[in-house]
Amino acid sequence: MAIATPDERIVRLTCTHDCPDACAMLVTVRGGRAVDIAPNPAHPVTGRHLCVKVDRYLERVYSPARVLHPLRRIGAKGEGRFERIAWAEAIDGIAARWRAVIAEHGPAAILPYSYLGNMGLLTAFGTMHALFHRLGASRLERTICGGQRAGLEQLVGAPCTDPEHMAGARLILLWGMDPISTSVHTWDIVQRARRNGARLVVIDPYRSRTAARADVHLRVRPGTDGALALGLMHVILRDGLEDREYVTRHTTGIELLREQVAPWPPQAAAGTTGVAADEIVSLAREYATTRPASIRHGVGLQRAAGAGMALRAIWCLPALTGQWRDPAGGIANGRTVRSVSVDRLMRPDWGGPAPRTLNMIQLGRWLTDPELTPPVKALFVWGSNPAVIAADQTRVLRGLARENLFTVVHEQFMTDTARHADLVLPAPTMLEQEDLVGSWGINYVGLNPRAIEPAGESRSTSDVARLLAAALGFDEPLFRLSDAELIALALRESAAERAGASLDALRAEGFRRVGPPLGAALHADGGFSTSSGKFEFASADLAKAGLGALPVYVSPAESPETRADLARRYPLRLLTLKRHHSINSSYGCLPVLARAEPEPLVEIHPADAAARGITAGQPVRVWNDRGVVVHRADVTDRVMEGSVAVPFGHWLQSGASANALTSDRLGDIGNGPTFCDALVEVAPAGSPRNRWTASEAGR
Ligand SMILES: Nc1nc2c(c(=O)[nH]1)N[C@H]1C(S)=C(S)[C@@H](COP(=O)(O)OP(=O)(O)OC[C@H]3O[C@@H](n4cnc5c(=O)[nH]c(N)nc54)[C@H](O)[C@@H]3O)O[C@H]1N2
Ligand SMILES: Nc1nc2c(c(=O)[nH]1)N[C@H]1C(S)=C(S)[C@@H](COP(=O)(O)OP(=O)(O)OC[C@H]3O[C@@H](n4cnc5c(=O)[nH]c(N)nc54)[C@H](O)[C@@H]3O)O[C@H]1N2
Ligand code: SF4
Ligand SMILES: [Mo]
Repeated sequence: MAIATPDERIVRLTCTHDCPDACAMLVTVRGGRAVDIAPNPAHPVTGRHLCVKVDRYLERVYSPARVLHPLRRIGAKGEGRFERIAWAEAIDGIAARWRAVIAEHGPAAILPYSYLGNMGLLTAFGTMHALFHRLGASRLERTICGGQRAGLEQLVGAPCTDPEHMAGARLILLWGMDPISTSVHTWDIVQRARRNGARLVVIDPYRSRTAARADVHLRVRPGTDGALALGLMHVILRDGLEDREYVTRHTTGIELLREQVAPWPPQAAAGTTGVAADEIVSLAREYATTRPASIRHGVGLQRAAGAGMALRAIWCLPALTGQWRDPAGGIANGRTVRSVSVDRLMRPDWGGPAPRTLNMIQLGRWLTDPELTPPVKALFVWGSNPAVIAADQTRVLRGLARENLFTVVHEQFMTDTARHADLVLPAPTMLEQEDLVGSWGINYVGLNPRAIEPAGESRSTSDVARLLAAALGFDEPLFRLSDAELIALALRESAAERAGASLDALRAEGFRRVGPPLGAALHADGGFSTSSGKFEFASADLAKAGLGALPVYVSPAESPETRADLARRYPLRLLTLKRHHSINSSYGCLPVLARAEPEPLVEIHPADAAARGITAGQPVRVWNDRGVVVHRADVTDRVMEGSVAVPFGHWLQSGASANALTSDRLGDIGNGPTFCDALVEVAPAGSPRNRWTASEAGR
């Protein structure tokens, strides 16, 4: 912390948003008030800029919309009428209600619900989890983001190279990722490579900001990436472009793989994916013959029923072509969130065997299923906005509206979820709380001191955990540790500390790199974390898990090819896309999003619009058996013919949103979501032919 003037300080922070970039920032605090937020140019990935959201983060900190005091509901659920109460009353009220729920239904009737609104250790991976484990509450399966990847990683390990290495690649494949919007510092790295002559291929059904700037944009039908990867391998093997030496020395199962890709000649892959056969052939040749070639796949790729197997097929590509020989080749990804000992804070071992585990994607189901025993009677939400972000919004809202559900929401803002709460507890922003911050995209950790005092009466997640533990009579010493002690506990002898991220180093420098040394080609000589240590095209571990040894194409659950019956009523494929000016729903009430996108718009292809008599700007309804969304139409060929894009991240004040249309079906591996695997129909709003009714929806 450098002292600038007597009443001015510059505080080093790391951004806690759920973004792979984990930027290092310099916050200027004058007279106790944050007056400027800027990038920390000492950070090699952050460099000279933050992003369109966090440039305006002080609007968030000082927003008049902040929740500043504990609030108790006085209106109907969702109506948004609350009265101010004291913290002590709120905490005693929660403890009393939970005791009553436990007495009647047992602790499994309590469900914690959290995600990564703040990725800091103490907020996302802290003692609040220990509290629920100690209680014996139901556990939440948190696979809503990259669940497929995490599931696959558990089975076969996740080979990856540092994303900073991508700067040295000659060819980059961004596969289902839109970094100009979602990870702008990854885009910086891509740009560095391109200045040195690299070519960029983007594989995406939608002409995203990133796809629009690519050398080649391959428009794959949503959820068919697995077929594309199998088609690429078919061409590589057919044309003898594999790296025979690498394959022989560092992989197993090549002959089985050869058989597996035999049914995927370019014509077949083209038929399934919608990508032209000649484009498949040229990408296969370019990928196999350009060294080094880097693949970075996004979370956008993991939105369909077969996404786990699609990843599995994609992960075979660099092993087949020996791209791992070079540090810049292979698959780029970084991750440090678990480089500290989070389990010492979360204590998954407490409370005996997990009573039951409920998946967060399916919250609507768990809140409304009359058969669920015990029912969910108490919900505690922090760092998440399930009314907007969970699948099957119609059911989520029906569940949150239940009068016999006791809901507590710890939040910065009166989100759609908070409006449904019985009690709302005020939460600080990242400037107002001490924390240790990892990343899921790059290999750095940062230490955040408290830059300014918490707004109003807001209290951090670990503080709330301490208060609740005391009210419930839990006397474990863990609940008496201060934030600084908790951070020290998680760091002690952890991988991060061994890599140089000691408390002293973090205090002095703000952040530390904790990954393997830059410049190392980690898999040049194999060294994969599989049972054999080789890359296994055929994996016994996957076969044992019932998934089959080899990569296989798993089609979308809802597509005209797989569900002809459904497609007769709902012929269009749905994409639900993140906003450039928000992070998930976190900017739903802030001017950053409202200025850029005053209202959500449905994007529909000109041919599909014409066929339905839809003109630009006209209100349209988008619907399927699960729900209906009414927004105005943006007629554009950014979407492929046959698909529509509904924006994800706006709040309900604009009406039901993207997740009213999504299914809570889980994907093939790792129980990930299927947010872009749904069929819908679109019509001018109010057109009698297509008026959606509850009975039509079977509800
Ligand atoms: N501005 C902004 N930044 C964010 C976020 C945000 O909401 N807004 N959210 C943060 C979070 S939580 C995450 S997980 C990351 C995600 O960031 P990314 O990894 O970039 O993922 P998405 O933005 O979800 O999707 C990227 C692209 O995938 C495409 N896509 C959808 N379905 C398919 C498919 O089946 N196949 C292929 N090949 N492509 C497909 C979409 O059209 C989209 O253009 O971004 C983080 N950063
Ligand atoms: N249809 C569709 N659905 C999706 C996606 C999609 O692409 N399409 N993306 C999915 C993905 S990848 C993700 S990661 C999830 C994201 O789901 P969430 O993690 O729920 O994301 P947000 O909507 O950003 O909500 C986070 C909330 O945390 C609050 N918050 C921030 N900091 C703090 C803090 O320190 N303490 C507390 N108590 N609260 C805090 C914010 O104000 C915000 O309201 O959504 C998923 N849902
Ligand atoms: S949201 Fe992402 S890009 Fe923006 S400042 Fe935070 S980490 Fe950096
Ligand atoms: Mo995410």
